[in-house]
Amino acid sequence: MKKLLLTGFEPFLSFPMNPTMQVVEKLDGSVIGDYLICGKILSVNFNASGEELIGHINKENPDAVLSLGLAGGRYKMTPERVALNVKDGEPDNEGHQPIDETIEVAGPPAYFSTLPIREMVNRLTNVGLPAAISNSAGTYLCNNVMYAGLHWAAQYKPGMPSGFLHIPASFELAVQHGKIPGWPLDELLKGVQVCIETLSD
Ligand code: PCA
Repeated sequence: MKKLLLTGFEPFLSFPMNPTMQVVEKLDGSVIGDYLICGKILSVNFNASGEELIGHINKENPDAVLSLGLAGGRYKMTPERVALNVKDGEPDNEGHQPIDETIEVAGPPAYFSTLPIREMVNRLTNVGLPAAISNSAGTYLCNNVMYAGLHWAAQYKPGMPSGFLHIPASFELAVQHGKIPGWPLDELLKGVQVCIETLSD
C-alpha cells in the first residue's frame, strides 16, 4: 500500500483553533483509496515548519504529500496552484515576521503544485462541495510549507505528487471567531477525503 503524508497546522493569529489539526488527527492511520494516511501537525514558525515537513518526509518516505492549511474567510475548498519563493506577512507564533525574504536563496521563484488540482475541484464540485483552484497560497506559512515540499521533491523525488489545500474554517471556529464563514467538520473531512481519492485514482 502507498503512503500519503497529510499535514495540518497548529492555531495561529486570531484563530483559537485550527480545523486542519482536527482533520489530520481524524484521518491519521486511515486508508483512503490506495493510501495509508500518515498525519502530522506542523508549527506556525517560519524558521521551523519547512524543516519539520522535510523531516517527516525523510522519516516516513511517503509516496505523496498533501498539506492542509486554514484559509479563514474563504468559502470554498481551494487547492493551491503555485508556491512562491517568498516569506512575508504577519508574525508567526514565535513573533518572527520576515519581510520580502526568499525561502530558498538558490531556489526558483515558484513551483506549481504537482497534485491533480483541476480534477480535485471537479470532483469536489460534483459531490456538492464548493471548490475552486486558488492562484495564491499567500506568502505566510502555508506557502512556505508548500514551497518546501515541492523544492524537496524537485531535488530528491521528482515523481512524488506534492501540494497544498486550503480549507475554510470549521463551523465551531466560525462561531468562536465571529467574522468568518464555516463548514461542518464532517464536510471538511469529506472534502479532504475526496481530494485524496482523486489523487489515488
Ligand atoms: N493557515 C496559514 C498558516 C497556518 C494555516 O493553517 C496560512 O494560510 O498561511
